[in-house]
Amino acid sequence: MSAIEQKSLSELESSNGQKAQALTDGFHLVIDALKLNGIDTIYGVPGIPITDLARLAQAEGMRFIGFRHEQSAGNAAAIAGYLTKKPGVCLTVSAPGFLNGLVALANATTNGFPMIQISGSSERHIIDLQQGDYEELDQMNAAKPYTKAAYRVNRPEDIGVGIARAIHAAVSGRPGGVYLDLTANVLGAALDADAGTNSLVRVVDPAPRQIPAPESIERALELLANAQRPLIILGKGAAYAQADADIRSFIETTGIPYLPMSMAKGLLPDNHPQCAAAARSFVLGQADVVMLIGARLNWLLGHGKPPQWSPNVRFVQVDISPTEIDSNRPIAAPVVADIGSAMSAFLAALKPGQIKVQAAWTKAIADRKQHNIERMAASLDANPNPMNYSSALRAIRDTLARNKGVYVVNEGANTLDFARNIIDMYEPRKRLDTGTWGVMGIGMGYAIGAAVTTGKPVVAIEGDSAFGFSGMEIETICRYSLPVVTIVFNNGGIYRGDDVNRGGGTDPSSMTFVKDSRYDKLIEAFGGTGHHVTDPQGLTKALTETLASGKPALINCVIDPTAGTESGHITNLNPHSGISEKK
Ligand code: OXT
Ligand code: ADP
Ligand code: MG
Repeated sequence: MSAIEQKSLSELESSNGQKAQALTDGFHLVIDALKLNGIDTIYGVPGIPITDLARLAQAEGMRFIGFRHEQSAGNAAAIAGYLTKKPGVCLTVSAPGFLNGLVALANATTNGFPMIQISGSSERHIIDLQQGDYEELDQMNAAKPYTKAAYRVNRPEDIGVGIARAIHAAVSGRPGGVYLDLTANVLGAALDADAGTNSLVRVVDPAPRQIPAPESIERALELLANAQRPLIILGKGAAYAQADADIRSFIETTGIPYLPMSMAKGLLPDNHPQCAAAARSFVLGQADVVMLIGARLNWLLGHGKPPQWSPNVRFVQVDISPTEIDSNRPIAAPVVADIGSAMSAFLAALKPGQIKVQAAWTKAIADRKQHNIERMAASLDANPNPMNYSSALRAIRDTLARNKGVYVVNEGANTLDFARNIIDMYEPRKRLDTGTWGVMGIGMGYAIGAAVTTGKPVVAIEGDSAFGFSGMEIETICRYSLPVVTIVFNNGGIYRGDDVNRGGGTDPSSMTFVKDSRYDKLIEAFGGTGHHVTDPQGLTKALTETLASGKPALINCVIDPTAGTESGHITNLNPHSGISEKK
């Protein structure tokens, strides 16, 4: 009997006046526990043993967004968590479905996005003796290394506690991915309804404020006040914190120039006079005191070390995670706190005129910005045929400047690097991209998660390789009629479309795809609108129309196959094989 039928039967029995004990089961308890904690959406792929969980979620008024692959469902849940500060929930079947979702869960952990992957699993006693159950896998232990926490529920009366623990783990401190294993037995087990209700837990304050020590604030302000060339770096932790007004106020009150990391673009509008994004390597190399707000000194910041950085630079680091401090460079002034509390403490402690930024520093940055902006303008204004990245992105940039509330999802290599720099962001948390891992495959999942969570339009700017990782979710976008416009930058390959098979055989190069592919036809198969564009005018028209329609659309945007560079802007990380030189 299905879970839904089981509930109806117990209701029927009691309405007949028979002496039936009111029962519930694991399926209902999971839904009840999620709803009790304000979680109203599940992203997933149904199947044994969670088929009825998905049905029941809908029956009980939750939203279930069904995907074509668990990785995209997980990515949607993760980005929903990032945007809302509530854990996004992804539901997967056992073993392969679980593993498909695990990539997204690990990515959520790496990026600090709160997410819970709930997976059904096979019979414990068979798994533990490795007797070959249907989709047998020791899922909880497989998940552990890639998650912030992993739990298994072995009794239906523990479901409430399991979900409460998962919520606390996902959103407290540095957020991350949590795995919750629900065995088929637990899901199907019956329980007295009252006992079930009493076992549920409504979590209280799962992400408590972490107030900074006053002396840490004073120490940081003193360091900044004595700086000759101070700089603030805003990371996606700052964006996640949703302390937008205080961050802006601190930056504007002190006058310190700031550099946004990719997903922190828009926290202050990119055209803000203090924004130093257009003088990136200059400010990193010259700054003598750098205040990191929700940004790690990882590979994306050259680990804070020379040659990108001055050897003598000193750091203030505002981060919720105490173990992040000194991870790459010594931190002179750590402020361990949540960014909301830290920024209001900074504003309260800041004395008028305490921090003065020297005009020479501001002027030097402005000069470098001007130089880079002019350099970029030259490539933006060129009108090559076929289009290159710059000319296509100029059309998108100008169209999005007229549509400022739009979410921008972005992945690829050249498609990512050019778009990050060319597309200005004007609002916080509107740019969603490959993040800390530089992972391909987030595109459609993030687009769906953003559209479902906010109801706002999304433009996904996708390399043709990147798109392929989650492209089938175009059907999901059409099925739920989401306002997502996907623009595929079609240069016919990974990085470039002109690579050749060095062996000279008939197989194509390892780096290229079918020439002149028509990705726009894909979406037409599912009732969406396809456009094929070859020039900026066509792209502007197609994007303007599709955004206005609010309907699913895909624009196949033809890009010169020779325009890209190997690995985009991170060619330095790609050990050169010297293959073209070897004979
Ligand atoms: O500093 P200077 O003075 O030089 O100036 C800088 C800025 O100040 C300036 N700038 C501006 N000037 C004027 N105006 C404005 N507005 C402006 N803004 C900035 O511009 C310069 C350069 O700025 P930038 O880029 O910020 O600076 P820099 O030094 O490059 O920054 C360093 C980084 C590291 C911070 C930055 O480059 C960055 O964030 N990079 C992220 C890179 C990344 O994550 N890439 C994705 C991974 S690549 C590779 O791994 C790929 N794979 C393998 C694979 C992956 N990833 N995942 C999985 C699951 N499987 C496989 C694959 C398969 S990419 C890929 C597919 C690629 O093919 P596609 O078809 O999808 O894409 P195409 O390449 O388009 O074909
Ligand atoms: P980016 O890639 O943008 O540089 P990272 O993901 O590397 O950003 O760093 C984000 C940092 O922000 C992490 O070290 C994380 O601990 C921190 N963080 C996340 N949320 C908060 C918060 N609410 N308060 C303080 N720090 C936070
Ligand atoms: Mg490409």
